[in-house]
Amino acid sequence: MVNVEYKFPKGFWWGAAASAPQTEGAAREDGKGQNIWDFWYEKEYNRFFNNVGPEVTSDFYHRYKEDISIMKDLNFNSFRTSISWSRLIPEGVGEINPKAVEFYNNVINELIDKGIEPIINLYHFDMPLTMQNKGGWESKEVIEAYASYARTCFKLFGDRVKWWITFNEPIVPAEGGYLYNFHYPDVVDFKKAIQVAYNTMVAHARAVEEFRKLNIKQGKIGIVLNLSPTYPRSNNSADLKATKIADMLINRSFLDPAANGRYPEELIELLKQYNHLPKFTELEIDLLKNNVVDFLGINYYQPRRVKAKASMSNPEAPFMPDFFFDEYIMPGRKMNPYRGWEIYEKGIYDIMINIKENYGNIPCYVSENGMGVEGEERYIVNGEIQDDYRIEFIRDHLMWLHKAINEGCDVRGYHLWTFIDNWSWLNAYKNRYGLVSLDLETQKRTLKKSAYWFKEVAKNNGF
Ligand code: BGP
Repeated sequence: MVNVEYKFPKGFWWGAAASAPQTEGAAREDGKGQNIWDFWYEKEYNRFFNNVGPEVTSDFYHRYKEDISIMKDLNFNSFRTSISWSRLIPEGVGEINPKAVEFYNNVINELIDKGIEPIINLYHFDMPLTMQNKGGWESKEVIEAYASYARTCFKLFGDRVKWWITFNEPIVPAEGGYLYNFHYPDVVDFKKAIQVAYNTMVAHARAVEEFRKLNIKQGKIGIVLNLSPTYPRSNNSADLKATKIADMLINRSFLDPAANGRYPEELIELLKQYNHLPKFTELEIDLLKNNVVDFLGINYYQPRRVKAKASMSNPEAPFMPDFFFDEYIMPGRKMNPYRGWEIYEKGIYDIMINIKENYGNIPCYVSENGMGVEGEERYIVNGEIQDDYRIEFIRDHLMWLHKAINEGCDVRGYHLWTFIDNWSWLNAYKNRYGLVSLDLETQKRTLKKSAYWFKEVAKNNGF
């Protein structure tokens, strides 16, 4: 008998998350339309680490069987990936690509066949180019195109997929594409960022509405949010105020409408005061109210630490969220230096307690958590990457998660980012996150030490 000190609830999900654009490759094959990443890479390949683009990746498009069989070996009971909108409907609206239907059917069937619950996400940062050319999330027409794409997916795959996700981290394309230059269309415009963020939530609610109209038996629909618990530098009232605003702008702006069906009043007031309220209609407000999620996926990587602004912002510079707060660099914080993110394991517990206390203890699971490390080949011993740091990272987060569950939080699973080293947007293959390492040249898969550890944890439902 293995001694399990941290036992997780029965049926707990063990597995990993991934996304179509980061794993499929085959970007130009079998009729796939271009998405913004294919296009941006074509236009400015130099923006991508070592000039590696989304074309090849770990080739899940051709190697899904091999990968799913490794997942099975690792005792995964669940796996999240996404459907590529531009693969399924190359023009964004209209004709469906039969090759894509075949591919996603194969993946879903293979997962189910291996006893792995598929959790299918509809949007992981990958706007079809045709839709971006119509304005992307700035455009109401694109919202409707997305709703129709979502409906198509529910109809095609809803007989087997029970768990659906509308969006992965909807704040990221708004921030990356409209504030901080790490997603296409690479503009800096706060007003647009706010409109895009809001429109994405409307699109989300439209997908939930479409899903419920179809009345799919046993199906559940949720959203994946990246939540960063926000901590003040001190109890000074200016630090507390700055923290509250940061939390509202960055976490509650998505969490509140998704789980509670409405935006925080104070956020609306704040945006009004600065003349940055997005355009909205009463119909949309009702739509949000009537379409809250069944469950939440929570991605947790890092906390946010905040202090009151030390100096006024340049009034002529573009308006940014940090008009209201400064980042606080806490002395002695633990860092993942490769990604530049703080590691704070207790954050996962604080998030869950917040969900329990302020969001009706809505069912949730950890949909991403993980550690990207550069140059992992230096840890190879006898052909295997000795990633003890990853084991420690996962274990320490799981200990806090366990405590949250013990205190009554309704947490249903833990998914690592990610199964196999994958293509990370502008960072390409710089930081490696996988349980399985990938040799990009040969496509050879090799288990890391953490994979063997994770396999045991999944088997014993704890450690
Ligand atoms: C999340 C995304 C993933 C993944 C991960 C790691 O924000 O959902 O797509 O990439 O972060 O981050 P990165 O790839 O930027 O290192």
